[in-house]
Amino acid sequence: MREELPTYCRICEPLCGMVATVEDGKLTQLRPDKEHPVSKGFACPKGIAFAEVHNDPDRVLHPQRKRADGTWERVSWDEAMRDIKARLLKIHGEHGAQSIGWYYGNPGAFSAGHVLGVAGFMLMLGSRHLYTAGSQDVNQRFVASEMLYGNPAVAPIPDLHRTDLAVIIGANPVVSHGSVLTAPRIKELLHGVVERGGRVLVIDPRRTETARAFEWLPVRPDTDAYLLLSLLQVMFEEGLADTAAIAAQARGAEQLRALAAPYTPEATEAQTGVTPQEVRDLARALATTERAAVYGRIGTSIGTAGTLTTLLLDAVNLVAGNLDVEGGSMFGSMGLPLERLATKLGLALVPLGHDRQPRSRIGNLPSILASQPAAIMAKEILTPGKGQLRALFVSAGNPVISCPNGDEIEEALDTLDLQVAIDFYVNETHQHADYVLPATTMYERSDYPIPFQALSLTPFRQATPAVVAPAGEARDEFTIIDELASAMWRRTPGFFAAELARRALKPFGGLRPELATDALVRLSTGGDLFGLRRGGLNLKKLVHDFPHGKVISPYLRAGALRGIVLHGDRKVHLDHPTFAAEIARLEARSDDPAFPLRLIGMRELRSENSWMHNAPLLLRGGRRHLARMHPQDAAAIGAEEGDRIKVASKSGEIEIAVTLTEDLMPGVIAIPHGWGHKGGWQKANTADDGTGGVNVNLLMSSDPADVEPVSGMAHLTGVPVRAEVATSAAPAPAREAATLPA
Ligand SMILES: Nc1nc2c(c(=O)[nH]1)N[C@H]1C(S)=C(S)[C@@H](COP(=O)(O)OP(=O)(O)OC[C@H]3O[C@@H](n4cnc5c(=O)[nH]c(N)nc54)[C@H](O)[C@@H]3O)O[C@H]1N2
Ligand SMILES: Nc1nc2c(c(=O)[nH]1)N[C@H]1C(S)=C(S)[C@@H](COP(=O)(O)OP(=O)(O)OC[C@H]3O[C@@H](n4cnc5c(=O)[nH]c(N)nc54)[C@H](O)[C@@H]3O)O[C@H]1N2
Ligand code: SF4
Ligand SMILES: [Mo]
Repeated sequence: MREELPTYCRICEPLCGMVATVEDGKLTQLRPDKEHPVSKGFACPKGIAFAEVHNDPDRVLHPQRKRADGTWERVSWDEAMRDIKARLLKIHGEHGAQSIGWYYGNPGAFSAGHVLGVAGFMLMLGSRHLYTAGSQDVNQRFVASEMLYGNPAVAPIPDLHRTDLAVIIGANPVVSHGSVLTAPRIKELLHGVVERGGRVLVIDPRRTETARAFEWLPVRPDTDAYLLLSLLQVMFEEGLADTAAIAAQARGAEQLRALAAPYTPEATEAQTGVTPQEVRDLARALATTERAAVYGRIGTSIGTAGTLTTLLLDAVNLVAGNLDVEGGSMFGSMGLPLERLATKLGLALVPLGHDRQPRSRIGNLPSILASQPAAIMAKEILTPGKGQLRALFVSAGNPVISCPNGDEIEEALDTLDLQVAIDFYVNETHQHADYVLPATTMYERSDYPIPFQALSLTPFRQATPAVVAPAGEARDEFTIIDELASAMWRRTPGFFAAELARRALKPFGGLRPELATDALVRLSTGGDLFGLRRGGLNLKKLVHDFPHGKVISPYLRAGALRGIVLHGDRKVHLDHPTFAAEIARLEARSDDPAFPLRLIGMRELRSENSWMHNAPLLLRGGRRHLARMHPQDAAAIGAEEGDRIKVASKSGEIEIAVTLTEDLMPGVIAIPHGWGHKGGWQKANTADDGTGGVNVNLLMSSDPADVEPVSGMAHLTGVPVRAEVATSAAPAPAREAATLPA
């Protein structure tokens, strides 16, 4: 039997519509869904290649237990869970909740059951040791939003449908397909801006695929805060600031003006490499273009001052009169009844505020949305004392590759009393685990993308059933976590309450994530309000009547700001003390002449962080893991195309082949993350000439002093390094001959 089932892709944020071909119960093919009302037949190579991931011979289909000799053996679910639960209870009994931790990675956010399961488990456990990919990605955004709006859960997104000037800082949407922004077909949306007579300007140290398609303004890595301060300085100085918008929306513009005053474009040029004329032109364009939006992403998040940079991004939008207006930087919303009150109440009950959470044992760093900086996770494991981490669950994550100092993480993992992985691959982190529990892939579970509802440029709903039954003995994450939680029922009031709910709900299908997702669909805009709104949506109806998804509204609504700001005065706080404190810290930075280059990352179209390098379709053409250098910098160290270079930071050293390109600012070297494979992967481990590539995060620091202190973000871009030739690519005799004395 052959079926064609509409669903959606959950690898990255556009959530493109997909049609899965299922033959005799097997997923055999994925193709873009032409009937999807937003993605309209678009999918990228990763989305299509996911069929290979799903059917990968290296996929883990049965629980695996590590033998004493380091090899894996298949065990039954019963056997695995019995032992894991017993050890979990023992560790909890002997060392308490603070000895148990969880790292959950990026794909976790794309599974409703996974998000709810981990959040619930850790909340009920009461351990502070929750780690996520967020401290390598986006936690500074939550903190900045909490400071500006009193609400960590909101983020402005650029209204690409209607803007006439899109300024993209530190993002490469043509490759990444957009982030903290759900906008399928984003490349077309950007071309649409130009077709309307508008502009797209990309501010980035590299002439990226997006910059090539539009305009490029190079900026030195990790200096965006200076550039943004100068934009503010010019707007205030030249009377371009939108005083009406400021009066209506903000508090503290005068303080901000005073802070920005010294940062004239002339004063910041030495830092940023952007000329005063370019800064002034941009400030004027932002203030005078009716519909303009500044959007910043990962390049503005993982430097040394991510929170400040993010605060300034929103401040620039606001001061230019571009916040919360059509064609500007806008806010999505779930449209829940009493959303403001409910969020306030929620934040009071579960105090997620960065200053209301316990700080980390190591480094005294803040927790963001209840998660600690992953950069210090290894030290939390390795450092004895009260609250030492002894048992770790890792689900949908690969910290050995994605976090700073993977060597230290590997060393730490080997000292744990218990490490359990929930994944469908044995990745580099899971190689150290006691158990790997087989997870379903996205197409084997029902889903509803909770975190992206308010980040969608086109407010949109889609829920999917599982399109195929789990392969082997795979289980969805919620089921696994729920069983662990159930075993803990006597240990905390939270686990006890959950057990009561579990038992009460048993006749109705038990405790399932659908209870929450159905409620969300019903209560959000377009929902049936549990019967109060006739013809509205519920989860079942969404799945059955709108298998390709349903557009709620073609555009975002302007004027949402008052509904989402939780500060008592309903104003955006431009006078938050972090502005001044972080500007002072910026000024205290100094350069080490031993490391003259700046290392940045880059994403590639056919990679997804560390986990899609085992798919043959994505590795076609003998893909290699390469560093990029400007020919001028290469010449300075005598490096030529294809040479292996040694790149060293104060924290580590790697070797990688280099390719030369003028698409980089001189002084900058770019290396993609997500490589350095030595997992249970036949293809990934042997990609890049048999090496599996190299882990660039071995160059990143896990010293708490190098973690951004306001948000706990790891420092992953603009990292000072030096480079030298390790092995020349040129055939040795030829090179010798060329250098022989005449
Ligand atoms: N193909 C593909 N798509 C992906 C992913 C993937 O691995 N592959 N990953 C997904 C994930 S997890 C995320 S979070 C998103 C990220 O989405 P994006 O933020 O769009 O990701 P990047 O392509 O890394 O773009 C970051 C850009 O910042 C630039 N940059 C680095 N440092 C600086 C700086 O200091 N200042 C400025 N102005 N720019 C800087 C880099 O040169 C790069 O072009 O992508 C998602 N989509
Ligand atoms: N130098 C540098 N480092 C970076 C970044 C950078 O730009 N530069 N980017 C950072 C960013 S933005 C991110 S998001 C992180 C990502 O970091 P992580 O989230 O820690 O790692 P991933 O590489 O995404 O690994 C995801 C794992 O989840 C598994 N997986 C996939 N789907 C599922 C599923 O449905 N269920 C389960 N249980 N498992 C699944 C995969 O097999 C893989 O093993 O990397 C960060 N690291
Ligand atoms: S851009 Fe590609 S990987 Fe991302 S959701 Fe769409 S098809 Fe999936
Ligand atoms: Mo990410």
